[in-house]
Order: sequence, then C-alpha cells, then structure tokens
Amino acid sequence: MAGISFDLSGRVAMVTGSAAGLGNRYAEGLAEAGAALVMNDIDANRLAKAAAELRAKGYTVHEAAFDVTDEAAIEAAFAQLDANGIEVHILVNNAGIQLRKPIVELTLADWNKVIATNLSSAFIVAREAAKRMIARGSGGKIINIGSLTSELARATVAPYTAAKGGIRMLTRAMTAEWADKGITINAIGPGYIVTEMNKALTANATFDSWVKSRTPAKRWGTPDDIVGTVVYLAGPASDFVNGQIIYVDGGITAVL
Ligand code: NAP
Ligand code: GCO
Repeated sequence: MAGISFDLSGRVAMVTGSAAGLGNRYAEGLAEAGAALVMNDIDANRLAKAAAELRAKGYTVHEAAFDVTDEAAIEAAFAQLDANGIEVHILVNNAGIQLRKPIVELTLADWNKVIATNLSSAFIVAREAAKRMIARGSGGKIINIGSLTSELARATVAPYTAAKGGIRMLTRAMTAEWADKGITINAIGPGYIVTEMNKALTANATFDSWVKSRTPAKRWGTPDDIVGTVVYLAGPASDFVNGQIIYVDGGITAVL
C-alpha cells in the first residue's frame, strides 16, 4: 500500500494571525511539514519578528500584513502575491479575538468587531484564495478555525460563540460550492488552550479549576495539541474529508 503522505513540500500555506499564539504554531507546523509560508498578522512589526524567527529555522516565509476585517487590504495583499508569483495552496483562517461581556452590556460596535474578525474575515480571505484555487484548477485546502463554542455556549462570550457557530456552517457552505473543484474545506474546534487570548482565564483560579474539571482530559490544551490536525487537514491524507469540524478539545464537547 502506498505510504500515507503528510508531506507539504511544494505547497504554500497562508496562516492569518500567525505572529503569535495558535497561528504561529500552525505556521511552524506547516513549515516543518515542508510548506512555504505566507504569514499574516495585523501588526507588521510583530509579524516581521515572527517571520524572522521562522526563517532563522530555515523555512521559506513571506509576510503579508493586513487586517483580516479590511476587504480592500485583503484584496491588495492577494494582488501583491499574484504579482510576486506566490500561489496560496493552503489557507488557515486563524485570526480571531475574544470579548467577554454580558449580552445586555454589549454595544453593536462590540458585536460587529468580533463578528468581523472571527467570521466575516474567513469569508473574505477564503473568497480571495478560492478564486485563485479554482482558476488554477489544481484544488486547495482551506482550514477554518472554530472553537468548542462552535458547539457549546457559555455566558459572556455571545458574539464569539455566534461567530464560531457561523464558522462551522460557513465551512459547510464553502464545501457545497467548492468541493467539486478539488478544494477541501474543514474546520478545527480547539478546546481551552493556553494562549494570550486566555491569560485572564488561566490566571483565574476558579476558572482554571473549572476547565480542568470540565475537560475529560483534566487539563488545558497547548498549541502543540492542535498543530497535528492542521497538518493533517492541509495535506493529501485528508483529500476525502470535507465540510467537517474536528474538535481537538480533550473531550469537552463529548462528555457532560
Ligand atoms: P491570540 O493569542 O490572541 O492570537 C491571535 C492572533 O491574531 C494575534 O497575533 C493577533 O494579533 C492576530 N489578530 C487579531 N486580530 C487580527 C486582525 N484583525 N487581522 C489580523 N490578525 C489579527 O489568540 P489564539 O488563542 O492564538 O487564537 C487564535 C484563533 O484560535 C482564534 O480564532 C481563536 O478564536 C481560536 N481559538 C482559540 C482557542 C484558545 O483557547 N486559545 C480555542 C479555540 C479557538 P495582535 O495580537 O497583534 O492583535
Ligand atoms: C472563553 C475562552 C474560549 C476559548 C476557546 C474555547 O472566554 O471562554 O476564550 O472562548 O478561547 O474559544 O474553544
């Protein structure tokens, strides 16, 4: 039987929000598997530093600094990649923010910022990537980052939860339109992971204890727990997986 390949040599992977956190680990994992990178973040200086760190490890890294909520900036970034002859074969829609506030205290601006960053961005960036994948006729891989909140809700994170639930269904909608073009579109739902986004939670003894008791694995996850699923969904081993969300969450969405 031919060996199952996880090799991404010759592929180019764009990861949004990859100057830090989970996105940075995803970028390194994809590079470790052989992909060249297009790293994105909103902060150009932070992105340059993160890109330099991965180049120092011998990886090929292009930088594309843009705000994933800015359609014109996204279109300009892809036009620049076109001009530079850089094709995006793998897209990880990772960039996202959290905002913790009871619904009755939320402003529409609060709501719109989270929805724009965590959901609308995935539509815009994937639209630009998919246009090119379809025109090339050689398929592609799109990985949308959801959350355990694509499945379960908790108080004070309503816009985030709505956005991540949208990610789950947008993944299916993209599949409905693009799977016959050789593009696989899947989502990943990480559980509670130790990153900058959650520093307020890990520092809260009560919440920390709750996560460790509520999660069947009895621990927080780390970026290393998620990166293997990203590499799997970015490569040929997942060519018949489409429209799915894979929860990498220590079992929290599986057990009461
Ligand atoms: P993080 O540590 O805050 O990193 C997010 C990255 O995205 C940062 O580098 C941030 O840049 C960047 N970013 C934010 N807004 C952006 C924008 N408008 N345009 C471009 N880049 C932007 O968060 P994380 O924990 O790694 O989360 C990454 C993704 O995983 C998010 O979609 C999150 O919802 C999801 N997720 C996280 C967890 C978890 O437990 N941590 C679990 C499930 C899902 P700046 O810092 O410079 O703003
Ligand atoms: C929160 C956390 C969660 C996690 C993650 C879980 O406030 O509950 O930020 O939203 O970050 O999304 O999958």
